[in-house]
Formats: sequence, C-alpha cells, structure tokens
Amino acid sequence: MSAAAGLRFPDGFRWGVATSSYQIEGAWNEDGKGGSIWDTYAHTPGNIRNNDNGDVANDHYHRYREDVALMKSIGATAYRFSIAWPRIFPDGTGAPNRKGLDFYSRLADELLGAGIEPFATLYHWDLPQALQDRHGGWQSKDTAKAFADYAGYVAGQLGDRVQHYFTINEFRSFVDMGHRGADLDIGGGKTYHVSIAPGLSLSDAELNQVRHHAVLGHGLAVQAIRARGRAGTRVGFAENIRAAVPAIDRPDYVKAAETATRELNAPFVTVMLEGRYTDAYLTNAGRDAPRFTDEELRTIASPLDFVGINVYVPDCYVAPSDEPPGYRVIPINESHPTMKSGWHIVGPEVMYWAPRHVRSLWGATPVYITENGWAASDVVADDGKVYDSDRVMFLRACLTELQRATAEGVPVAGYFHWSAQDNLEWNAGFGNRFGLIYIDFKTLERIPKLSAMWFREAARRNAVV
Ligand code: PNW
Repeated sequence: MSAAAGLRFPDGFRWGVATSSYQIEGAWNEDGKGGSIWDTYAHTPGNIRNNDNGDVANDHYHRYREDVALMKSIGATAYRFSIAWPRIFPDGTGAPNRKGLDFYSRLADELLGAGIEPFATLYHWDLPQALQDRHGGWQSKDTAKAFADYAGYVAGQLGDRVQHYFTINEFRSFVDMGHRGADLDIGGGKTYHVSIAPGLSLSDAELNQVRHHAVLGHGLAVQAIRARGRAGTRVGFAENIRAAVPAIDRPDYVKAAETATRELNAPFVTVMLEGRYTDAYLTNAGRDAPRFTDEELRTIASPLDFVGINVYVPDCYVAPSDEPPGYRVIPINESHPTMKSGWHIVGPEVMYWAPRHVRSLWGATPVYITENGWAASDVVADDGKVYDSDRVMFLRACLTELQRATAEGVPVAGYFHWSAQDNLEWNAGFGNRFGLIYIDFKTLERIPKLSAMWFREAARRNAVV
C-alpha cells in the first residue's frame, strides 16, 4: 500500500463531475428553446476564439445517455449540470416549454438509474435573450424576480428526483466579466482582459447594481425553491470565491488571509452569508454603492443548506499588516507557474484554505467544492489514448490539500471536478480542454483520459491515490 492510500476522505464523500448547459448541450434551437445571451454573443463574429459556438458543442442534448454511462464508468457518484433557463421559459417568463423540461427529466432519470446523484445549477450564464432585450437583463430587478419564478418552477417539477440545487454559478464571473470585463492578475505585474456575454461596459454604479440584483435573484430563488420544492430539497450557491492564501501558515498570516477573504468577497459571498455589505465595500464604492433595502438584505441572506465554492486558483497570497485593512497582498513572481488558460496561477494549497476560511469566517456547513480543474492541450497519442499527466499531477495535489482540510474537521461533503468532458470554454472556444473525458470536436467521439482513470481509482478508494 502506498503512503498516499492513507489519505482518506470522510464516509459518504461525493465524487462528482460538473458541466454547464451552454458549454456541452448543443441543440441550441431545438424543442422550443428560446435564444440566450450566449447564442447571441457567440453568433457575433470576433467574440469567441476561432468563432467557435455552442450550436452543437458536445451534442450532449442527444448523447446524454452515452455521457451518463461514461460518467458511471469513471466512478462518479454525483453530477452537477446546469439547466438552460431559455429551454424552460423561452421568453424568460410566461408559459413553460414542456419539451425543454422533459430533457432534464430524462437526464435525471438516467442519472438515478446509473446510481449518480443529480445536482442542478439553475443559472450558469445562459440568460434568455428576451430578458436582456426587455430590460437590460440583470440591470433590472425584474430579472431577479423572473429568475426566482423559473427556479421555483423547476424545483417543483423535478424535486421528486433532484434534491440539490445551486441557484447561480459564479456571480463574480458572469457579473463582472459580462458587464465590465475583468483584468486578471497573471503574475509579473501583468493582467489579462476577459469579457463575456452580454459584453457590456457599465459604469461603477451600474455594475454594483447588477451585482446586487444577482445576489437578490439568488435570495429570491432560495425562497421560491423552499416554497415550491419537496421535503428534502436542499439549496445553496456555487461561487468562485476569492480565497486569499497566507504566505506562511502562522496565526498572524492566517488572520490576515481571513480578513482579506471576507473583504474580497464583499459583493457576493460575504453579503449572502452575513446579510450586510461590509463597511469597507460601501465606503470604497461611495456614491457608486448599490441601492438596497434592509428587506432585500434579509432576502439575500436567506438560510442555505450548503455552500458551494469553485476553487481553481489562489486569489492572492497575503501577509499581515499593521495598517488597515490588516493585510498586505504580496506580488506574484513572473516565474510563478500558470496553467494553459493563462489566468490560472497554480497554487493547490488554496484547496485547503478556501473551505477552511469559509468555515472559520461564516461557520458554513457543509461545503461542496463545486468546481476545480485544469486546462490542458490534450492530444490523442498514437495508441488512441490521452495521457494528461499534468492534470493528474494537479488533481493529486489539489485533493491532497482538500483531504488535509477534511482531516482537520472542515466539513467538506464532496468534490466536483470541472469538467466531466472537454467543452466550449466560453470565449476561449474549444481549444482550452478541461475534461476528464476527451472530445474529438470533429467526430464527437469520447475518450476517457488518464485523469479519468485516476479519478475512478480515487473515487473507488475514497482517498488520494
Ligand atoms: C468557471 N476567470 O469559469 C466556470 O464556472 C466554468 O463554466 C468554466 O468553464 C470553468 O470555470 C473553467 O474556466 C471561469 O477568467 C472562467 O477568472 C473564467 C474565470 C474564472 C472562472
């Protein structure tokens, strides 16, 4: 027995894989589906590398049976997928489209039949275009209300088979990158600019208001799901938390990292778990602060059954400081390793610190790692196999850190790898591969990679291997 075989996870730990609707489904205009802001964005030349789009993508809409069988074969016990809002409400609101719902109903049945627990995300960025056109999408509170109606409807319809719901995936990504564009720190003082659908460039005040509407939509959806779901329905969010890593594991550094994490997440995680915007956030925003009521804050902080965090990268490394705000962000060396996507600074220790901070700051229990993954330039070798040794290295390093958190009592209930399969990596197109399963985007053939074998073995032993 290798030493690593001793790194076991708690009993009942979920070994999951994750995807999202626009990135894998295809069938963009079938069975009554309405257009989404991603259909519009991807159909506009120049927005996506190679002008790739999700019209066909992995054709998962037609191949979901094969995909569920593959997930089973690689040992997944849970699957986090997203529901495309415009399949259910083609116009955003109004009459539901039965055929759209039927797809997710069939998918849920297929998963349960394979012994895989379905976890549904209600919003993974494919907003009905009709809502963007009608009132500027998330710029309007009406979108938050429409989202709650849609979320409650789905929970009512699927709640007999789907128990776990994530309201919104990555508030920070879709709000900030979609409504402003974000400059990501890629080390050496350099930044990388990304912009995604709907591709707006709002003012500070407008952006802060969109952020507020997004967390309000989450809170309203939590209430709607509770009202219309079944007994046993559980709900939370899935946010790419900004986790600060203490440069050194020493109490003063850890305190600095916790302080930084609370402030860095002020517009999203912090307000959803505390029911207030931090003083520093409101002071810094000044006249551009969001407009809100106390009642809205209570809605935003509706009690949750779990917290989901997407963990890829350390947001920053910090040291203590005697000056306010009590921490100092350390510059990142230009030589610091990054993964293929460029914006991914490699730092597996964030997989320990992120859930630990969530517990120490907010006492949240349980925590799910709703995404973690590695972009690579995978190729098919002469023998027809895909040897993603770099992804295996990353997986082992991240799960070793996660196991350390669970061994110290941080309540992590499961891990979802991003992604089950290679897919449309938003504006980076099909070139940035994140899957455990390789997709040949010409033939749509699926090939489990070396990392899928690693995942299966880890899931089977419930341990780092
Ligand atoms: C997440 N960034 O997106 C999403 O939830 C997935 O849909 C996506 O495919 C996955 O991570 C891999 O990228 C992000 O630029 C996209 O900082 C970009 C950033 C972060 C998250």
